[in-house]
Amino acid sequence: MANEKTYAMLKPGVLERKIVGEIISRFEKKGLRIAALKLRKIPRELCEQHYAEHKDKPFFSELVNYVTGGPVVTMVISGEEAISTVRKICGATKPAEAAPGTIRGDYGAVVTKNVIHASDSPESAAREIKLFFETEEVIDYPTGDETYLV
Ligand code: IDP
Ligand code: MG
Repeated sequence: MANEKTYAMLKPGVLERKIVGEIISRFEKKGLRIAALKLRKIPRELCEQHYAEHKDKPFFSELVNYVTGGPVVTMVISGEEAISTVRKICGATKPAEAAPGTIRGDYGAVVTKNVIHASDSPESAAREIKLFFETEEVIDYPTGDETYLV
């Protein structure tokens, strides 16, 4: 077991549909903790850097257009095995393949608009947290987890 931090981002449709609270509460209920949280419109260049691994894919410009087309919620989520746990809570990339009970399985319909991004590895998490947050914006604080989770 390892305490980890991961980066997650609610895509613009979540703001339009007013389901920010519903989505974030899934992480809180699991025992994970919000370590940083911001609502913002991200510049195109930052979005392209974030998704750099996909720059040669046919869907790249559609994805960047979508994610920069409205506000997003950027977050750092921390907790035990946070990187893999958050990915599991999000579900498979394609909403049609995402299991019911996962965020993408419950709220997604189309792959570009698949509700949420989450880091896929420790290396991605470190890179993405650094891209979106200053060190002092990521906050450690006690939650009393040990009284009911550990
Ligand atoms: P992930 O978000 O589950 O890590 P990635 O393969 O890293 O999935 O792709 C990044 C994002 O690009 C996805 O969340 C999705 O919105 C979009 N995407 C991935 N594959 C496709 C595709 O085949 N067509 C259109 N969009 C895609
Ligand atoms: Mg990915």
